[in-house]
Amino acid sequence: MTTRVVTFGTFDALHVGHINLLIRARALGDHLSVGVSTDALTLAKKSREPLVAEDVRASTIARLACVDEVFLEHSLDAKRAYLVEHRADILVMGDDWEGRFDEFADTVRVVYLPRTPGISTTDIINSLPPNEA
Ligand code: C2G
Repeated sequence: MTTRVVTFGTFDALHVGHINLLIRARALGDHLSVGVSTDALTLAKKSREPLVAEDVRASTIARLACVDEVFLEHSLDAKRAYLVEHRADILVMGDDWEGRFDEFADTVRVVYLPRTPGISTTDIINSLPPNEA
C-alpha cells in the first residue's frame, strides 16, 4: 500500500525552509506530489510576481530526490480536486497554515509541520539591494 503525500507552495527563491518541509513531507509516506503555484496564483496570493518563473520553480522542485511528482497549482480553491486527482492520503503544509486545511480531514490526514525558523523568501527579497535599473 503506497502512502501518497501532497503539499503545495510557491517555492520562490528556493531555500532550506522549503527543502526541510519537502523532505519531512516525503518521510511521512512513499510518494510525494508537489503543487507549485503558478505565477498568476502567486501574484494573487502574495501581491507580487515571483522572482523565478513557474516553469523554472517547478523543474527545480522536480529535481529534488524527495519529490516524486510536480504539478501546477492554479487556484487555492481547487485543493480538494488536486487531492483527489493526485490520490492523496496525507496533505502536508507548514504550520503558518495551521488549521486552514482542516476541512480536508474528511478525506485525507492533514499534517502541519513546524516552519524552519529564520528564513523566508520575503526576507531574502528584502535583503537584496534596491534595483538600480
Ligand atoms: N516553509 C517552511 N519554512 C520556512 C518557509 C516556508 O516550512 N522557513 C514551508 C511553508 O510553510 C510551506 C512551504 O514551505 O508549507 C512552501 O512555502 P511557500 O513557497 O511560501 O508556500 P505558500 O506561499 O505558503 O503557498 O495552497 C497553499 C499555498 O500554495 C502555499
